[in-house]
Amino acid sequence: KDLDLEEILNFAIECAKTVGPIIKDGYYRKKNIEEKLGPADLVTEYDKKVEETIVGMIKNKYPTHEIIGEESASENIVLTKAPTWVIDPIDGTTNFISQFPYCATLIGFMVDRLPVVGVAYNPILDELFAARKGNGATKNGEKITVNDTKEVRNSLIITEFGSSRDDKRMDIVLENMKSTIMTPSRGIRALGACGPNVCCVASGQADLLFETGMHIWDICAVSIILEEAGGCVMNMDGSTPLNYLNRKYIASCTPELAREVASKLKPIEVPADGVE
Ligand code: LIP
Repeated sequence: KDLDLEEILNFAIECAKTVGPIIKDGYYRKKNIEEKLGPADLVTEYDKKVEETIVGMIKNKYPTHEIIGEESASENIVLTKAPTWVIDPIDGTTNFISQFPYCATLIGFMVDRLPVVGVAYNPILDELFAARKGNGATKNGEKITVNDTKEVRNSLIITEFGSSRDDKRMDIVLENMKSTIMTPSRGIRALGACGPNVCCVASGQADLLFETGMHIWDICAVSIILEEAGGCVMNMDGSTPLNYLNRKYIASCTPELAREVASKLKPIEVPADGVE
């Protein structure tokens, strides 16, 4: 039967609003911090609690749907064409731990391996970004649109150091930052969380984000929000369609700007998260 995307979006918003108070409560408390892949890749009991809550709500309402969640995903993700929920319970866990207010619950919904519904909710700033395919994107209910920037020299670029501290990889990260700032661009920013970063591009506060090492849960929800705001997503070499498991991500206000940035970037080799 046909999926009711309006109902699915409303339910995704309900899930995000349900966990908002858990994140807000935890934000001001001392947390149990565990390392995942390294000292800059962290998880707290709140990430787990939020994911469990959302997964429970989805299983109850849509028992046949697939679910991919950051804290419960297997090492080798298989993304099928089936209806699939993709969840980052707290995107920006390090921000959450440091009380730096850019952390958001990201809930995406994919069909045929493409996101069709996305919600990004930052309960600290009380900002809710939402979109469904063909219906535009909103921030707290108001329509948002991307900038029309087509050249790096007129752009504000967002990129991150990421969570790896590998020496060789960091050299390329820094080189890529240098080649974009020296184009020149107007500046480089980083909020420390992919979801809030892409929402800046979607709402015209910045022009493009690039980052290697993102996972499907970092990019799924916000990619449909960006597309519905008029922007586009690409692989880091400028090719399309974006492979959601390849971890090489550009989110841009225009394809022209994305291609110019892509032409300046040196690839960073990271293992894919799985197969499509
Ligand atoms: C974070 C990303 C961010 C990246 C961090 C981390 P998490 O996600 O949103 O862009 O630079 O290393 O991966 O782990 O806080 O959900």
